[in-house]
Amino acid sequence: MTPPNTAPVANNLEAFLMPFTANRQFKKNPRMLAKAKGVHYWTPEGRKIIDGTAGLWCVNAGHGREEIKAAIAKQLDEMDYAPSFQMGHPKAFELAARHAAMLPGDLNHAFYCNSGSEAVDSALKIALAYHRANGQGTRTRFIGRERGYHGVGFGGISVGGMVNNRKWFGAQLPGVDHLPHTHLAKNAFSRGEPEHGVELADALEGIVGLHDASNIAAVIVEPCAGSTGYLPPPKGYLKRLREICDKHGILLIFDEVITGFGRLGTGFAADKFGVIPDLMTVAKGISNATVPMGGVFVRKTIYDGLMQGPEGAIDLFHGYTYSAHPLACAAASAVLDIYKDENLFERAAELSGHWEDGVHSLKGLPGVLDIRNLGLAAGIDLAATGPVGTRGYNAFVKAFELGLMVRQSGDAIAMSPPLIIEKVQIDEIIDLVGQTIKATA
Ligand code: PXG
Repeated sequence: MTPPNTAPVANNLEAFLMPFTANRQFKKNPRMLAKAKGVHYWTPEGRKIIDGTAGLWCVNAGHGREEIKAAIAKQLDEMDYAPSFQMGHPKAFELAARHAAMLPGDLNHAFYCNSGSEAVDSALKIALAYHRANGQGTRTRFIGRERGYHGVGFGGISVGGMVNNRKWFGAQLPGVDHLPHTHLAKNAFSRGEPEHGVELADALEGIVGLHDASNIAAVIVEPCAGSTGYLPPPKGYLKRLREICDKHGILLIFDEVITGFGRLGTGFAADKFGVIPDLMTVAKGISNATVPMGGVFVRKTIYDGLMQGPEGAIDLFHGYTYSAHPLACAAASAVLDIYKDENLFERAAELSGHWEDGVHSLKGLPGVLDIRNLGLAAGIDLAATGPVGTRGYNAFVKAFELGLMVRQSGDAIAMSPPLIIEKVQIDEIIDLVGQTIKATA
């Protein structure tokens, strides 16, 4: 029998079911990327695009980093793959110790997976397993937040709060409630953390009153909501959530898939806000997006709490074939060196003032309803020009035509450039966003 012909065919876009994409629209008029270096992408035709979004909020140290490439190549040479179930490889342990050393407070143990979605589902499961191991097996309910994004696993969409990501997929996790979102009109054009909204955290008391704390496992929030158009937390909000969780023995999970690894000018949002969660989910910047990787960082109390059975018993019945994949560990370790050697978190903090002034200079352009920023990221709400999402999509396409990559969420656009960005490149991004807004009003 002759083998089927699977040779590559140029320009046949049909077979790939693209994620979160209008497939037919895209395939008629594709936006392709062929090359990336530093803070730029290039299209196959050679058009240069400035990366205003660090890929998808993930290429924090910029594209094409030779040090990461070398570390991955070396690892591939030495050992391509090793299982992590009942055996291990040195780089996994080394990486966990390095992460533990850079994390705030007693967040000092790491579980690894391959994406933010897996990190979220893993964190929810670790919370359940922890409670059960500690004689509190009735604590099974989760509390998320409206407008939250926690990836696309069934756990993640259940606690998430973005309607399109939920409504198509029928029954989700039972026993989930949502806190109200924190996007208040009276906070429009806030610089950094908005003034109003700390009291929105008190809704947690209401949910506890309804179900009783003895039935609630954990609260999960993004410290700064990303995908919904970038919503920094109101002043004091995360501290208030922490206090209420402490009062009721509820675990607090920060989903730091976007905020982790420097986006806010600190290692983690937990550092920025001085609030230590019990569990933290990460991905994206952990490996600078070179090899897929995610993780759950947990406090010592959570780790110790899982070690309750006999010494020979498995502590956590959860894991992935690729948990702590050697290539991901090698990449993540090289990324940590870059973050440290180039002081990229401090650099993000230093640049954030220039960034803030830049994005807020767009106030007053046609249809700009709100501008928000924190660290090296920002969200801009644009007035609708048609059905919801039309203006946002038009802005995204226009920006790409002008040579800039932005993200779109409904009629909002979000930006989060690589942390290696230069001031003049920030100015260029702001100029291009301004042109985009005017052209799509
Ligand atoms: N949690 C948060 C807070 C995220 O932002 C995930 C979990 C899921 O990660 P994975 O690796 O499974 O995709 C994310 C992902 C956007 C955008 O345009 C944001 C994400 C992914 C794709 C697009 O805002 N965030």
